[in-house]
Amino acid sequence: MPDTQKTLVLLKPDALQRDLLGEIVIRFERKGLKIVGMKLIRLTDDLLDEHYAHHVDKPFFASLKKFMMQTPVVGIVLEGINAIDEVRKIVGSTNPQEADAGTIRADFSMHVGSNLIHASDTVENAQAELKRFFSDDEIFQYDKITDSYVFGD
Ligand code: IDP
Ligand code: MG
Repeated sequence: MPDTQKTLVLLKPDALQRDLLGEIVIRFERKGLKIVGMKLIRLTDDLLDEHYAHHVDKPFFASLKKFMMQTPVVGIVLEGINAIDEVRKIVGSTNPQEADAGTIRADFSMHVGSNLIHASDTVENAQAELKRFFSDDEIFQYDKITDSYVFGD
């Protein structure tokens, strides 16, 4: 298997409320990304302060945090070739109005405040976010019979 990356995805409360969890997960499965971690997470104020630290001074910060605590979120760890960029490509631009058709955010959402999904955007952030939301024993390594078809020999 060639070098792979792991990346962190969160399915936000709007995805859960709108029954879009399956629609979203199937897109990653069909790409060939391997689900190596998955669980419900109840986000806290402290976790969100850390996770969205880059938005702390924005006017929408408080409402963003409130939104993210409305229900549990689904945390997913995906593994694949160039997974961080590939997942961002499938997710689409932050503002669904600017996202390309065919991406999750363009196809299923309309407003930047409820854009369904979070995905790590850099190697550094992926490392920090995996650690923030998953312990080592919640991230799995396993073979699939399709590995050579998906990842090459
Ligand atoms: P990303 O989720 O595509 O990585 P970031 O810039 O990291 O985008 O923003 C994190 C989240 O903050 C977005 O997904 C969105 O939910 C929220 N957000 C960003 N900009 C706005 C805004 O202008 N209004 C409301 N919410 C916003
Ligand atoms: Mg971001």
